[in-house]
Amino acid sequence: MPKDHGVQATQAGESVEELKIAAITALDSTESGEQLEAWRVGFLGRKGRLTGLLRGLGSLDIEHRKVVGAAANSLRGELEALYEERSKQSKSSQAPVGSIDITLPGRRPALGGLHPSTQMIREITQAFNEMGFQTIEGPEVELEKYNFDMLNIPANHPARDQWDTIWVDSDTHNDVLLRTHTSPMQARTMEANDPPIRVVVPGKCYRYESTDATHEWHFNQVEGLAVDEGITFADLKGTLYEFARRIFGSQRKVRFRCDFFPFVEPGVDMSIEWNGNWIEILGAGMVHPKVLENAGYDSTKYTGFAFGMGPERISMLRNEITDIRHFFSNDLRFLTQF
Ligand code: YSA
Repeated sequence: MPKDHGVQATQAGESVEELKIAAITALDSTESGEQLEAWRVGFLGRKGRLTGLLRGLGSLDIEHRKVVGAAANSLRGELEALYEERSKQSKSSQAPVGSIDITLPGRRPALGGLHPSTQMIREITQAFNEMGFQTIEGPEVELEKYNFDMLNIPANHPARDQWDTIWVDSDTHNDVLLRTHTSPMQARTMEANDPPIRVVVPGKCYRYESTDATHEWHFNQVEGLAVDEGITFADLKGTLYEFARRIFGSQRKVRFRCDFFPFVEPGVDMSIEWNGNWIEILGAGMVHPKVLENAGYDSTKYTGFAFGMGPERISMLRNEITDIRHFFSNDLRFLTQF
């Protein structure tokens, strides 16, 4: 006698276990209501295979009949439950597999947008473009020569401390850094061009400094440079007043104060009045004669002014943003407000 009564063959030659495997395999491959009905008739119907197996029980001896009969009845319950479940699924998914409902209304795809820093940079550069300045860009990985030396900040000059520098490790060079401001583009532009020059230079800067609500270790600046014969401090003030008017409106008060930068003489910073306070937005000044001469210009013939501002700080004022770190934290709840 076989050890496993559940797989014992009936007279018809099919065991309960074989029938179970055949039924489940066939059920899995049904794809329509018609095929499911054919399966029901073929396995559970009056002339179906399970009924045939039960009919064959009479030919077994009493002991085997009890065991195989119990297994066959249990299989019937199992197959009926599977049939019910499959039948429900087939009713709830009446649409043929792979079909598209062309009557559904269209949905607008999610659109991206410009980063708030980019928006501000474009607004600033456009204001200067309309005043005759051309937009150019320069390298973020810069040489010490352009970031400091040509700007009248020699090695060991204490003014270098003002720009905490991130140096780039290199086996062959010890003079490569991430630019700490966009001012090196003053030197590069003058080196490559003759006056007259009117450029604005937006771009990323990096400083080895701790962050707080108004300081990031990476941020943007927009540099400006104008060099020609006869340029005066009045041109600097007039240009920056006009810029402030375009960005902040004609009612906003503007203040210039003396400031020191080694590459200008005289140097100033410009603040705007905001909720009763003066907020500094840029540094500026008349290009230092040494900087003109470092670039090969005749400083007795040419004069110029330059400035450098932080677009994130300006956007903070305009949009009442209280922490500069939001700009680069990539939180869509912040970014999608612009
Ligand atoms: C001055 C005179 C010139 O003739 C030309 C340019 C300049 C500006 C000079 N190169 C400079 O970098 N000055 S600064 O250190 O005071 O930075 C200028 C502006 O950049 C600041 O007013 C501020 O708006 C922004 N900034 C500076 N450090 C920042 C920053 N923004 C965010 N995070 C920081 N850590």
